[in-house]
Amino acid sequence: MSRTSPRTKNPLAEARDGDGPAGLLARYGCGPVKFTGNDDALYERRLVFDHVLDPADAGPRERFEAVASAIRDILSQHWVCTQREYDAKNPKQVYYLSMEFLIGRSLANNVINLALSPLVDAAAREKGLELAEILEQEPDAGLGNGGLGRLAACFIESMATMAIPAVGYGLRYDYGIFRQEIRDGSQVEQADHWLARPDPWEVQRPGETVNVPLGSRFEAHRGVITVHRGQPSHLLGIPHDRPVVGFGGRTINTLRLWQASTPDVFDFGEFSGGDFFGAVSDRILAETVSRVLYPDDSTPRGRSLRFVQEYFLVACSLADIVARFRRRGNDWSTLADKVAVQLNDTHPAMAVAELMRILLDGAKLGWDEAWDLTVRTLAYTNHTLLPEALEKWPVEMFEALIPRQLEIIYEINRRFLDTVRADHPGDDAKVARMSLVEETPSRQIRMANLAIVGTHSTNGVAAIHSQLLRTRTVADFATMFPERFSNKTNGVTPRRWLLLANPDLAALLTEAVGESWVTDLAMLRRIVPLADDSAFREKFLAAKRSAKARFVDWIKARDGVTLDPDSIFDTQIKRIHEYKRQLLNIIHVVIAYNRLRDNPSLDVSPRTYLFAGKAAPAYRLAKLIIKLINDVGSAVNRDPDMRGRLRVEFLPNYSVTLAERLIPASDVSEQISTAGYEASGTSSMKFMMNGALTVGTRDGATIEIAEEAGEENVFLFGLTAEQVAESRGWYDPRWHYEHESETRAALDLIFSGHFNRQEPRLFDPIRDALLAQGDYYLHLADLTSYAAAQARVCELYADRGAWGRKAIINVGSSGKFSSDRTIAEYAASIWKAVPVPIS
Ligand code: 26Q
Repeated sequence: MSRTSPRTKNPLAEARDGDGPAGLLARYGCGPVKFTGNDDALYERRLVFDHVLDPADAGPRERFEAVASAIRDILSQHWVCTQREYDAKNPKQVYYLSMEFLIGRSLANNVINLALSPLVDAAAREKGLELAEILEQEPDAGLGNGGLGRLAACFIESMATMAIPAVGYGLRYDYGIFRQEIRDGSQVEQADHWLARPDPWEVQRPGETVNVPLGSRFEAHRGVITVHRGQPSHLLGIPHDRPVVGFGGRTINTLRLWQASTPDVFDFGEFSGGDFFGAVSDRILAETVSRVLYPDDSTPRGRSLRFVQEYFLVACSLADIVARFRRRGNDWSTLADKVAVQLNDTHPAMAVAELMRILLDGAKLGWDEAWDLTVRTLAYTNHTLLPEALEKWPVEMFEALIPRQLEIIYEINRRFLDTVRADHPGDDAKVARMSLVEETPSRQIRMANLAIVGTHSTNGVAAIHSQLLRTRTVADFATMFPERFSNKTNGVTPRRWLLLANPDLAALLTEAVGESWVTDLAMLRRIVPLADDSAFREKFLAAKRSAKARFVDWIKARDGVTLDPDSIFDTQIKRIHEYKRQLLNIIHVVIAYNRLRDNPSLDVSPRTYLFAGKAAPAYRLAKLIIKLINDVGSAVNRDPDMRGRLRVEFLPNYSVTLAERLIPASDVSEQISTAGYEASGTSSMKFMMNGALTVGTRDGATIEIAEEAGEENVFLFGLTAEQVAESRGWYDPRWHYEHESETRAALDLIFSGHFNRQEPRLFDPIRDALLAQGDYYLHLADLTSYAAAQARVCELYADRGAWGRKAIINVGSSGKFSSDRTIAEYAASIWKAVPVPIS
C-alpha cells in the first residue's frame, strides 16, 4: 500500500464504511491474525484521520502513535472475540488485583506477540520508517516500584499466552514511578508525566464507570488529607482498558486500570452547596486519588491517600467482578466456582471486608454463606518477610471512610478469635498475636492477618521465602491453617525478557531447539549438551558480544557514556535498599581499586561495574548509597591507572526499558542480599536466561537457580539464612574492620573523604550504620567471602571456553523461571482455572 491508494481492499477499512459489528467481526474472524496484504493502509489512515496530517509531514511521535494505533486496530477484533468467547462459555475467571503493573513499553511486545514482526518490518522498509526511532518514542508505563509490579505485568502476559480467562485490575496513575536524575552524584526525583500525550493502547469505558461511596468527605492541603466525618461522599472509578496480547495473538485479555473522578459537577450541588468552583475543586481533589504511585517499596507508611487508593482499587474491581458474574446469569452460590481473585500482597486485602459487604448487604446472604464464598474466592500472595514491612492501617481511617467494612472486620475477628481461644485456652499471648486488630501502641488493622484469615490460600514467592513465612513471620497462622500455605516460585515472561530483549540469542536458541522454547521454556534443557560443543559456544559468545555492542551504542546515545564491550559487564540493578546490599558491591569495588593501585601489574580481567536503581525519596541512607557509588565512580573513572581495567557507572533512571537493554548485555548478575531478606528476586531469572552468571547469596530464588543450574555453575557465597539468624546475638562488624586489612583499607579510604573531598563527613551515616550501629545487614560478615567469589569470576572469565560453557548451562537450566510455569501452578492449585482457547 502506498500513499497514492486511499481506497484499499483491507476488509477492516471496508467493514468500517458499511458493516455492522457482526459483519466486521465476521470479515476479520477470531482465529489467528490474518492479513490481506493491505493492512498497512492502517498506518496512513491513522495519520490522516487521527492527526489530520500528511504522512510525509509526520514527526517521530506522530509516527509512533500511528503505528501503535494501527496495531491496535489489528488486534481489536481479536480483543472483542476473546471477551465474547468468555461471555458465551462462562468459564472460571481469574482476577489479578494489584496496586502496581510495571508494564514498560508495549509496541514492540505487542508486535512480537501478534506475530506481526515480518509485516511491520516489511511495511517499515517500504515506507522508509526508522523502526528503532519509532519504538523509542513510547514512554514506559512505569506504574510500579519494582519486583512486585513487574511480576504482575509478567503474570498477565503469561495468562494471556496460556489462554486463561483473566483480567488485571490496577490504578491508572497519572504519574508513575518518578524519573530519577543524578545531579552531582545524588538522586533528584522528577515527575513522570507518562500520559502527557494520548496513550494509543488505552480504551476509556465511561459506560462502565463504578460509583464508590465513602463515609466521609476529604480535603487535601499540601498533600495532607483532612477528613470531614459524617459527610458522605462518592468517588467515581472510570475504567481504562489495555489489551494484554497473548503470544500467538489469539487471546487478548484486558488490563483494567481505574481513574478516580467525581460525579458530574452539576450533580455536585448536594455536596458543595451549588458552588461551581467548589465542585470543580472537589473534582480535582477526587482525581488526586489516582494521581500518583507511592514511590516506596517494602516500607509501608501510614499515608491516608494511600489508604483511599487501596480501597478505591478494591471497591471498583469487586463491583466490576460481581457485575460481570451476575451479567453471565450466575447464582451467588457459584461465586467461588466462577471467580478467583488473587491479591498481590496485602495492598488490596480490604477485598476481604468489601466482598463480605457485597454478599451480606447487596446479595442479602447470611454470614456463614457469605464467609464461605469470600474465603473460597480470594487468595493472597505475600512478597515480604520483614515484619516491619507488613501493612497496618489505623482503625480511625476505617471508621472515617469505610465504617461498614470496619464493622465487618470486627465481626470476622470476633468469630476468628473465638476459635483461637477454643483451640488454645488461656493462651492470651497467642490471641493477641493473631488478632486482626493490634491494640498497642495504637489500634491498627493488621492487613496480613486479615488476608490470611479471609482467603483460602497464602503463598510465598520462592521456596525459602515460603518456608520462612510459615516458620517465622506468620507461624501461628501456618499452624492453624497448614492447608492454606504453599509456595509459588516467581517467574518472568520469556517473550519480553528473551525473545524481544535478546534477538541474537533468541535466534540461536531457535536454531538449536526450534521455536517451542518461546512457550515452553523447559525445552532449553536441550542446549545443555551443546555447552561442550565449541562451535556452539562460539556462536553463543558472539550473541553475547553483539548484545553488549548494542547496549554500548544505546547507552552512548542515551547518556553519553562510553563503555568497553570487551570488559566484564558486572551488573546490579534493583531498588536501592540496605538489605539488597549495593554497599557490599561498592565496598568490594573499592577493594579492587586498592589492589590495582597497590599493584599496577596485577593480572585481572577488565571489569565494568554497572549499577542502576531508584531509592525511595524519603530513604536517606539509600540516597547516600547512590551518592557513594557515583563518587567512587567519578574517582575510579578519572584515574588514568584504572583505564581499561576498572570502571564504575551508575546508570540513571532504572526502568523496564533500561533492563531490557542491559540484562542481555551483562556477564555477571549480582544477587547479594542478606540471606533471608529477599523474598524471591526476579531480575536474577532474566539474567540467567540471557546467559549471565550469578554471584549470589543463598537467598530467595537464587537458591533455586543454583539447584537448576548446579552449584558449580553459580558463584555462591556468604552466610545462610540460618547463620544470619544465629549470628544476631554476637555479630560484631568491628571485628572484621580490625582483623581484615583489605576491609579496613577500603572503609578507611571511603570515610577519609578520598571520594568526596568537598564534603568529607558526608558518608558518616554509612560508617555509623556499618561500624557503630551493628551492620544489621551483615555487609562486613560477608565481604571476604564475596571478594573470594569475585576472584573466581575473574579467573573463570579469562578462560572463554569455560565461561561460555557455564553460561550455556545456565540458559539451558532457566526453564523453571518462566512465568508460564508459575501461572500453571497458580491455575492448577489455587485458582482451579483452565484455558479457554479462542477458536
Ligand atoms: C505499601 C504501603 C504503602 C506504600 C507502599 C507500599 C509498598 C509498595 C511496594 C510496599 C511494597 C512494595 C513492593 C514490594 C516488592 O516489590 N517486593 C518484591 O516482590 C518481588 C516479587 O515477588 C520479589 O521478587 C522481591 O524479592 C520483593 O522484594
